[in-house]
Amino acid sequence: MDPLKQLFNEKSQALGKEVKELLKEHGKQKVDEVVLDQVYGGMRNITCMVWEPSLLDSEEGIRFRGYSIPELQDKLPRAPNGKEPLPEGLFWLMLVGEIPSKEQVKWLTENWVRRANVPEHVFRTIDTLPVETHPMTQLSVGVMAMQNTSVFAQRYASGMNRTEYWDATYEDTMNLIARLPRVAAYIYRRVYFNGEQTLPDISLDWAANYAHLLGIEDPGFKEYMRLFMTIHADHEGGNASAHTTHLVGSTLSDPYLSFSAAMNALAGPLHGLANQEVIRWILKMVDTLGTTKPSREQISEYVKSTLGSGRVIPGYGHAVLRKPDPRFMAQRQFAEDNVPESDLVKIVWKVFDVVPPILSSLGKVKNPWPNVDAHSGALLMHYGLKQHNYYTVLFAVSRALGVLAAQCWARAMYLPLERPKSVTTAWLKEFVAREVDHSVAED
Ligand code: CMX
Repeated sequence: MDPLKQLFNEKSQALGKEVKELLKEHGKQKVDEVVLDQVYGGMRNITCMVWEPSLLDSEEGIRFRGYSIPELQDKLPRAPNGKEPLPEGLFWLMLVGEIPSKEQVKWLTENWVRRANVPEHVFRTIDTLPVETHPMTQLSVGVMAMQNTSVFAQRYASGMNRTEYWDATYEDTMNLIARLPRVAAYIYRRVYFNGEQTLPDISLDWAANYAHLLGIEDPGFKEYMRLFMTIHADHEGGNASAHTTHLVGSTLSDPYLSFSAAMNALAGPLHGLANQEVIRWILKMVDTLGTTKPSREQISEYVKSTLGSGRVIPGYGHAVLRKPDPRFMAQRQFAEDNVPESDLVKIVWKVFDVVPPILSSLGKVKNPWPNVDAHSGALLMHYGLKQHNYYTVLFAVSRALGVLAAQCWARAMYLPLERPKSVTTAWLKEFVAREVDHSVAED
């Protein structure tokens, strides 16, 4: 058994025992209450699922196994001469809860290199799609095309014992993460470079090799990809892509089916597609205002016109966060250190000054601050990745790290089929009427 799998087995067996005890002693302990607003309001803030890799605090932002993004930047192994964490290290941390050593991360990079071969039929399947098909759709199809290689599906079909589910899921997780940069880069080169592909460089780490496969060799871009792949990897379990992975996986669909479904959720404009929408919105603003150096007053007018036409300001707001997203702040810091002179980056910073007070003045927006998607486009443009339709694919490749680590845990913990209760409005009206009658009678 490989060292990471061995460690995961030990950790998950131990936690499994603890959870059994916890449930035996406190299984009926109330952890939350639900009000009518939440039933109609997208189930915000209802504590009702377990997700080991990360936890989101509305004020503080994301913590991966207890570590904030600045702490990860300090503690996780980096590439030689690099400043940003290697995403391999984050995956290790999310999976087993320990900061890995440099050697362990090196082992993981090499292991993924060995698993990275993508069956030829996957590329041919993608090739059947019209080239103008959105890259996220192509990615989802590409992941589905790999499903015939699922270790979980094959072993399940041969009668696998449930005690081995976690093992087969681990194998699929490692294979899928290893292959994703190749599939994702294939789509990029197919759509925007007439299908001229770049060969992998097996001497590079996972994120840098992805940058290389895209065809962008700037060392600054490789560093940004390491940061990008780290900060987009996970955001606890309730967001749409994570929750989709969990929901679909809870039927014992394998990681390929679950992750492909999650990509269809990430492709929505209120979720991962927002990074594409942000840069489009900024470029439209530059075009409309006729300047690459708009003033705060000009940006303010543009924001108001967007709102006035019944659209959201992309990259702003969040279902859970109530402060500027630390993933935005990490990218802002990266931009300050590396590309402070970019006009687009400067616009992103001015938008950050202008938008929050305007959104707050509407009186309904719960979080007026920027989220992760508000900054990435300006940095990607700087490094020459100018094909906006592709931006969400980068998010997708990163998101695999968190949601698939979580699926390994779901299998190890035997988390059951997810099946919440739904009711009709008629049912709720009767329920409310009964409750009101009851409280009047008590008074
Ligand atoms: N611009 C304009 N209006 C906004 C807004 C924004 N950026 N963010 C929220 N609002 C509005 C909502 O549309 C809602 O209006 P109605 O009551 O008229 O329907 C109201 O404010 C209350 O919404 P909320 O409770 O503050 O926010 P939600 O939890 O419902 O939605 C989110 C969260 C992210 C969908 C929303 O803020 C949004 O649409 N933002 C823009 C899209 C975006 O950046 N998405 C990316 C999120 C991060 C990610 O997943 O990648």
